[in-house]
Amino acid sequence: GPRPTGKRYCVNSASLDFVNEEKLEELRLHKPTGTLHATFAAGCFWGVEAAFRNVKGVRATEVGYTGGHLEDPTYKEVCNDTTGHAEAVQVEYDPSVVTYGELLDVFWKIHDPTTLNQQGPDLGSQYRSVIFYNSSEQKEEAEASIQKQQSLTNRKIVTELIAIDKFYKAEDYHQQYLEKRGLATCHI
Ligand code: MHO
Repeated sequence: GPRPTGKRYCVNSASLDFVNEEKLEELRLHKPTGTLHATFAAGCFWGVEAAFRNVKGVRATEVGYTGGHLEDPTYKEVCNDTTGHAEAVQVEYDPSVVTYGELLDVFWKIHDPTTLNQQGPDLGSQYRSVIFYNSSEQKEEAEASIQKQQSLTNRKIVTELIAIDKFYKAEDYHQQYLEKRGLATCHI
């Protein structure tokens, strides 16, 4: 078998697709077509990221800070509650597999949108509930979704709806934090 494992596999040629060298290079240079982004803040980004990574059609995720004013903030600075940033997750998804509406369903399911600047034990504006829209379509759909959620509860939904601005990727150790530790979630 080929290096480095030396293992041999039996492959059904009917499952293979021939791609010539030129085309292969093209595929390497381009991201898959039809990739969209969705951005959510719903408390500690460790658990929010873990939840979205479990969704079929989600191609990649990144945790970071957005919605504030300080350029390129550190986690420590965000924890001072003075940068205005929220802990957020940027979700890269394939809209032919998962819809924005389905991602919104996940968003509502994993947090309490009625607690202002708080999720469970985590306090501060970095833990606020926000839908950062990436397009006017997302804005419209999120607006309707917020209204629907409000119709289901007597408590006030405090989720903000804001246009996505600069998203600052968080420190490496925060990326896939729970996954790296064999934990599934820190959300209830
Ligand atoms: N409750 C967690 C929150 C971490 S998070 C990345 C802690 O205090 O460590 O905000």
